[in-house]
Amino acid sequence: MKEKLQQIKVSVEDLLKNASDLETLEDLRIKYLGKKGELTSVLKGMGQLSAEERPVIGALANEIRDFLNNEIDMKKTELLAELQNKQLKEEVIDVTMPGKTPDIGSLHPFTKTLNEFKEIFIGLGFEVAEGPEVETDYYNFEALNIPKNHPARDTQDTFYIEDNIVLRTQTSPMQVRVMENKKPPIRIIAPGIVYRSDASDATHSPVFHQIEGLVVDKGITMADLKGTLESCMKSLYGEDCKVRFRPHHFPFTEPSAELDVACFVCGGEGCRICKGEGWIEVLGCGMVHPKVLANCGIDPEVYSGFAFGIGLERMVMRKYGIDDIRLFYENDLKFLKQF
Ligand code: 2NM
Repeated sequence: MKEKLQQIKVSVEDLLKNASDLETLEDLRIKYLGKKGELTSVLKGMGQLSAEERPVIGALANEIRDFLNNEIDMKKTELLAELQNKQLKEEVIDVTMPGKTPDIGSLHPFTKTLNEFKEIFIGLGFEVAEGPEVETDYYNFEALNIPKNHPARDTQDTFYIEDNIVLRTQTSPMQVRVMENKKPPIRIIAPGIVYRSDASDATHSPVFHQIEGLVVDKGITMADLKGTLESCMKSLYGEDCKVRFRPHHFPFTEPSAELDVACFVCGGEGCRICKGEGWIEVLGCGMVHPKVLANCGIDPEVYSGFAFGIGLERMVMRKYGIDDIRLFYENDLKFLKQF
């Protein structure tokens, strides 16, 4: 039995040298030290030994068991360390490798042009006012001198939510809200989405963006309107941009005008872009109607003001030479990535 024990010790030592992975090592442990292992069965057979032999063999068997357990544990630690080193080597990060550039979004052309516009007017001392897109009939029409029977109220042009609730057809209701709540001097621009019940085609969309401006103070005249808007056009289209004001009609301004800029393609000669006119219509404007001021609690005998409205879509189309407004609403990345 003593020989058998020595033999087990030698075999295990031998096998340990060649155990190159954790699985082999575990198999080895089970084979010799497991419940049905070779060493365990030797220990189980101790009952047959004589009373003198038993303590001697028992001590030896325990010594060998402890020794082998210890050896196997050491080998296990060694193999684990090797495995970890291997993993560390495999997972090493090469910081000199070129990185992957993430896709970066960009500003929509509306946002860019609106930012440019805001910058110009903030530079002139204006503030930006934003407000609701769902308005009452009063703010969208009545306060702006558009009574119930006015042609501008044609149901064709307006999305009604209820009898007296509409999707705003312009951003002027916001101007009314400011005039009601703030004493002059007032200098604001009101950018935002507006809605008209129009069929969409290359130049019309039922949802579009407008920027309106409003100045109210003592002694504001048509000269202020012309100077401000001409200076704005020069900032947008270059210092030698020519403008002209043409008489027009709006219910909320008197007098009213439209502003044209000399065609930036032909310079006024007449071409395909300006349809032979030499001029391109850019915005509507006028002196705020005394009735509108009075509706908002501002005394028209003391104060006067001017206002204007410009379509953002048309502005962006002119700037980038885009000929179909519908392209803006398709969200096609091939279109958007050009800006
Ligand atoms: C335009 C043209 C002319 C306008 C008028 C007002 C207000 F609220 F003061 F009456 N806001 N915006 C106005 C004037 C808008 O859009 C083409």
